Amino acid sequence: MLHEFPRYPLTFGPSPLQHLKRLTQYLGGAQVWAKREDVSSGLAFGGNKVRKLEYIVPDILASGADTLVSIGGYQSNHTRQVAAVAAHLGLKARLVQEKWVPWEDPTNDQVGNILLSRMMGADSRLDAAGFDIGIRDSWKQALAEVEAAGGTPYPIPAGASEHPLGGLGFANWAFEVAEQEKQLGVFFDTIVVCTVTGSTHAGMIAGFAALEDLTGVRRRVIGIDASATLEQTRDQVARIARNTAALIELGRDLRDDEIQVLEGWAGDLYGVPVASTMDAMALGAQLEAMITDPVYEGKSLAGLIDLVKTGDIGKDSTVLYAHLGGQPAINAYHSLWDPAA
Ligand code: 1AC
Repeated sequence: MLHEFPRYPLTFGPSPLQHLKRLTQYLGGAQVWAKREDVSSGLAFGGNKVRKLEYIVPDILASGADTLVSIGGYQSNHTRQVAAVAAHLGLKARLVQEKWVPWEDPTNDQVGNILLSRMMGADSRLDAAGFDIGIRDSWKQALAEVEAAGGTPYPIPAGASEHPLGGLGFANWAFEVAEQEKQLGVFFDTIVVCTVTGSTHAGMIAGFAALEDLTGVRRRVIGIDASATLEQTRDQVARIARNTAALIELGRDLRDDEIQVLEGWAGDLYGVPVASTMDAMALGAQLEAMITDPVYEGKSLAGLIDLVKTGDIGKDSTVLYAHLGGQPAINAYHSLWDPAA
């Protein structure tokens, strides 16, 4: 069923798999691999949203819209990828950038993701509202403004998560992983992914459930919460996973054990790193030259490392870490590595 949904190519193809041998050695097992969404596309440094947008673009083109309207924080990876896809398609982008993170670096609204969006011609406007993964009035207002100005807006909610097709990209990721496993002769019994607005993780849950029903083989898909609003993220992941499962005609309800969002690495606030984030980012960079960011991947990598260290993920496991491509934000966090600080 999944293959029947139209998909507009925006990626180079399957995202590469990388065996993180020095991190594996440091941990003493499990075997840790990464699937690199951060190098999967030529569109403005890529990232996980490009894969989701592959399933949304056919609907955008069919709608006759001329402006993509989306929302995120100042350093949103998602809005940067929407801006990239708009530029690629010759459309306009209107972006609402809310102050989701109380990060007072003076460059926070100027460098990294927001700089790239502006370079690509997006109309990116700041809004003082704080973090919330739900549907926002500021976004509805932007849609109305585009329409009032004579444009034809196409709505893409935060992270593309609440879009009806938002889970398909990562449902297909599961089947892509299975193909790569055959080619490489490995099997990933555990997947670790960062989760905030939910559709990356939810899509994986639906995709791996479909794969399990085909093959009879179970694996663990672990979402590491980076929202610091755990219940909202848990509810959103469960809802989107169930919607996506219905869309791809899974034909059964998802079990509770298939929907795991773990807490413990988000800290108190979305977007603000804690000690475990900093340690994980340093390990990724210094052992593997794998750059992660303080908002997403630093937190999910911290989760993976702790789960292996505590034995929750066994030494004999082969774990796949989903690198979702949050790195451009690090420019706004340069002070974390200021040698004089
Ligand atoms: C929160 C959706 C999210 C972003 O980049 O804006 N990942």
